[in-house]
Amino acid sequence: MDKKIILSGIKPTGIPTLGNYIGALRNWRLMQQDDKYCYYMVADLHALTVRNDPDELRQQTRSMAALLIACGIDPERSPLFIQSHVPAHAELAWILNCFTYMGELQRMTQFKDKAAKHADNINAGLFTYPSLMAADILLYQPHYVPVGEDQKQHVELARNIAIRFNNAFGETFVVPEPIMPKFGARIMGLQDPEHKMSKTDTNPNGYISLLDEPAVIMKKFKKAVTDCEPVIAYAEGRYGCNNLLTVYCACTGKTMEEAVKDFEGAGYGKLKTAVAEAVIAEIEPVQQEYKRILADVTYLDSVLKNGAEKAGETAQKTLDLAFARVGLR
Ligand code: AQP
Repeated sequence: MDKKIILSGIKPTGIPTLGNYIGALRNWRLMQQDDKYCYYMVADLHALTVRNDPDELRQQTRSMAALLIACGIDPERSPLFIQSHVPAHAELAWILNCFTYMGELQRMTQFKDKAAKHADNINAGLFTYPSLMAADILLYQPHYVPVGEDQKQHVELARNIAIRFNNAFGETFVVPEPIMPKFGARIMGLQDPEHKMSKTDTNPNGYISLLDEPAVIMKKFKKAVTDCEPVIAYAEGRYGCNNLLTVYCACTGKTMEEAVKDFEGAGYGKLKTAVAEAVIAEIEPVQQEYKRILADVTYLDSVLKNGAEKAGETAQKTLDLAFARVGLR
């Protein structure tokens, strides 16, 4: 049986949020089936687009790897690796930069958002981030890339780059498709539900970190911004309420109709408590597993070494082909 190839990654810019978990990580676990072969990556090169502390980056990269295993990534089955351990990423990124138009990069929503947030450091890496991400993806010839909604635009750009390269030099890259979860492709901030939940939000009450204690999770949900409508419903413009209901569905497996029914005649207090309990039930086991894995230094080192070897083998084959196609070898 020809397996479908999957590739996805996450930046070690902090502890993943509930948004990262529902939008991406949880689905990474579910993708690991017999008809698929998955590569998962901690994208440390991408973390350099904002000023970073070297020790903190090293620590967050390991911590992220441990968390991915705790979330259910099985490294025996799916190579788990650190992006910078596979040099082919940076090498292919240069070639793909030459196949990416300035206009395309200028249209990227994330570039515009991050440039506004870090106006004192709008560096070229932030601008060309999507061509490195295209290299991250195309090196593994994946059919699917599971992402949250905010990254869909980048995967679409990777598709365009692949098609452009293939048209110029002959079939080289598989053209991948983004896949997003049914519920929670865009989990919103708890304090500003019109913007996505982000792990680098300066207000910690805006996000649920995967390592927040249960009492903290409860407190943050209780403070979540909702609205003054008396009835709990999923409706246009009710950002805070919609977000809580979406998280509830994602963590309980209920449909939106069932969720709304659960809160018929109830107030926001009941909704917030129920959402917090569902989230705690989902992430408490992850937290326990995380502590165990992070403490096992030898195990984590060997997982990352093996992951980089396996990923590196595949990546090198694609890089060699791309080099040959453009006339570098
Ligand atoms: N709020 C979200 N809802 C659903 N999915 C989300 N993702 C991120 N935020 C949400 C998905 O998580 C995966 C990993 O994201 P990333 O860390 O590589 O980059 P990001 O999208 O920039 O995430 P953050 O949390 O906002 O990081 P910072 O604050 O460093 O920029 C991706 O699949 C993403 O779609």
